[in-house]
Amino acid sequence: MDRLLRAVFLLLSIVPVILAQYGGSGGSGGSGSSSSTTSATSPDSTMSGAIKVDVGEDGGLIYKPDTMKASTGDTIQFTFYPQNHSVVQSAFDKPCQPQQNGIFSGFMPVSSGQGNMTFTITINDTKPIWLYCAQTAHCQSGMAMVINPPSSGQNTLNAYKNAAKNTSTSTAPAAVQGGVVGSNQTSPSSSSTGSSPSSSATSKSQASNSVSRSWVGVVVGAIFSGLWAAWTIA
Ligand SMILES: *[C@@H]1O[C@H](CO)[C@@H](O)[C@H](O)[C@H]1NC(C)=O
Ligand SMILES: *[C@@H]1O[C@H](CO)[C@@H](O)[C@H](O)[C@H]1NC(C)=O
Ligand SMILES: *[C@@H]1O[C@H](CO)[C@@H](O)[C@H](O)[C@H]1NC(C)=O
Ligand SMILES: *[C@@H]1O[C@H](CO)[C@@H](O)[C@H](O)[C@H]1NC(C)=O
Ligand SMILES: *[C@@H]1O[C@H](CO)[C@@H](O)[C@H](O)[C@H]1NC(C)=O
Ligand SMILES: [Cu+2]
Repeated sequence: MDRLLRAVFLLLSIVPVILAQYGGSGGSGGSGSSSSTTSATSPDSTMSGAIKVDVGEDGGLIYKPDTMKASTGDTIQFTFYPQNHSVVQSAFDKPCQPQQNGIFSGFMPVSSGQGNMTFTITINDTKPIWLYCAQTAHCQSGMAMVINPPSSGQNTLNAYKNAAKNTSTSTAPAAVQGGVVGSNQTSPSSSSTGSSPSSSATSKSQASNSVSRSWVGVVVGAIFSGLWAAWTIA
C-alpha cells in the first residue's frame, strides 16, 4: 500500500513537467500559424502596375518622364524629390493656373532623396492632361508635363512651356483633389509594418503563455515531489 502510494506520487510529480513541455510545443505550433498571417498580406500589388513619374529628381525642375501616353484605367504615380514640388492640372492655354476641379497633389516638401509620399491619379479618358508645378517660379522655369498630348497641331509641351514663361505667378487649388496621396513607406509595407508588430506581440504572448505553463508544471511537480519526499521520510 505504501509503495503503491509512493509510486503514484512519483508519477504525479513527473506528469506536470511532461505537460509543461507539451504546452511549450503547442506554443511553437501557434507561432507557425502567426507567421502564415504575416505572409498573407500583400494587398498593394495593383500599385506596381502604375506608371511612375519622378518629380524634381536630381534637383531639376522637371517631371521624368514629361510626356506619356496613358490608357483609360491606367494609374500614374508621382514620387517627389527635394525641395517642395507639386502637381497641378491646367488648361493648355492657361499655363500655371489651376483648372477648375483639376488635379492637385498638394505641396510635397522633401529634405533629401526620394520622398516618402506619393500622389496617384487614375486616367478616366485619353484627353490631354497638362500639369505644372505651382511652387514659386517653377512653372515659369518650364516645370510642366503632359499626359496624352495631341498627336498633331500646335498644342505641344514646348508651346505650353513657352507660354508659361510669360506668366508672372503660379497658383494652386486650396486642397488636394483629383488623386490620392499615399505614403510610399506605408502603402506597400503598411501590411508588413502593420502585421509584424502584432505577430511579434502574438509570439511574445505565446512565449509568456508557455513560460507560465512550465511554471505551473514546476510548481505542481515540486509540491508532489515534496509530498513524496515527506511520505518516504515518514
Ligand atoms: C512648400 O511650398 C508651399 C507653397 O509655396 C508652402 O506653402 C509650404 O510652406 C512649403 N512647405 C515647406 C515645408 O517648405
Ligand atoms: C516621411 O519623411 C518625413 C521627413 O522627410 C518624416 O518625418 C516622416 O516620419 C516620414 N514618414 C514615414 C511614414 O516614413
Ligand atoms: C510672350 O510674351 C511676349 C511679349 O508679351 C509675346 O511676344 C510672346 O508671343 C509671348 N509668348 C507666348 C508663347 O505666349
Ligand atoms: C477620374 O474619375 C474619378 C471619379 O470621378 C475622379 O475622382 C478622378 O479625379 C478622375 N481622374 C482624373 C485624372 O481626373
Ligand atoms: C519607396 O522609397 C524607397 C526609398 O525611399 C524606394 O527604394 C522604393 O522604390 C519606393 N517605392 C515605391 C513604390 O515608390
Ligand atoms: Cu516644382
